[in-house]
Amino acid sequence: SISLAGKTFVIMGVANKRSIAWGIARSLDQSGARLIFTYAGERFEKSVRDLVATLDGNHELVLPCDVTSDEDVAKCFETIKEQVGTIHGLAHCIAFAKTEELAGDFSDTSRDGFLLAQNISSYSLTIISKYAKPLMTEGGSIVALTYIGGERVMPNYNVMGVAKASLEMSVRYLAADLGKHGIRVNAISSGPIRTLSAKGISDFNTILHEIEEKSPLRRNTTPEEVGDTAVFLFSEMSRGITGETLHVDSGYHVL
Ligand code: 0WD
Repeated sequence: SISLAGKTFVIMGVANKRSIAWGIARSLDQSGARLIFTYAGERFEKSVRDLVATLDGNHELVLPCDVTSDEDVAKCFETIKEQVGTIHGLAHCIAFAKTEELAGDFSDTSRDGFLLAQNISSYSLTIISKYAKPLMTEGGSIVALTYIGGERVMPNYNVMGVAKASLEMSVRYLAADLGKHGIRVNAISSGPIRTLSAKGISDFNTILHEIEEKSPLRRNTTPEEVGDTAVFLFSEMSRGITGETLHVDSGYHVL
């Protein structure tokens, strides 16, 4: 396995133990990395702190960061700078859309709902990269989570599919921009995983079942698989890769 001992990573988007961000946290913890966690709002603080306490490493920094607030993002990275200094990578595992827009006709999407999904699920990567960049003094690796619904039309994914397309293009523009500073930016396109966010998507069970029946590997993706891929993208093993969307989806995307 890959060692990331002596390196520090920021993990954004742990809501509970089912979160994909938590799969990434566990893999990074096993690699010996030092971790910093950010959570969306007060209601997540205790659950995130309780989870972090179950990890092997001693990861003390758990900070609020609502990505819809420029001030919150600035404050969060200021605190990280003061307390830790240099970071080596960041996992963006954040998305949101209104439940009513993850079903029915895409043409019914409201302006508010469209902008909200873009704001939290896509623009957030850009502002986070802006504030993370000065802390990546030894180079860095930024990883965002996406879904195949950003490449092709998937049932009910609707407004979130458009947000993921925008997120994936942001990954490419950020990669082009930050490469000169030794910072790589990539996306992991995960197969569907049953999480809190996934609860909002209608017919999620049907989607899981289809992957089991039709994907090349004939099984669903696990948070551990995404976590291990994130460790690869955070390590020197992937030093030649940037601007990429790597599918960790049992091969479903080839169909
Ligand atoms: O099938 C899936 N679950 C897939 C998820 C397949 C492919 C990709 N993804 C993506 C999601 O779109 C997201 O980008 O993975 C990422 C993580 O999602 P998750 O692990 O499925 O979901 P969850 O455990 O709910 O974590 C998402 C978290 C939020 O939880 P809530 O329940 O509050 O939505 O995103 C965070 C929050 O922790 N979040 C925010 N963080 C900061 N500021 C904000 C915000 N304003 N809003 C949501």
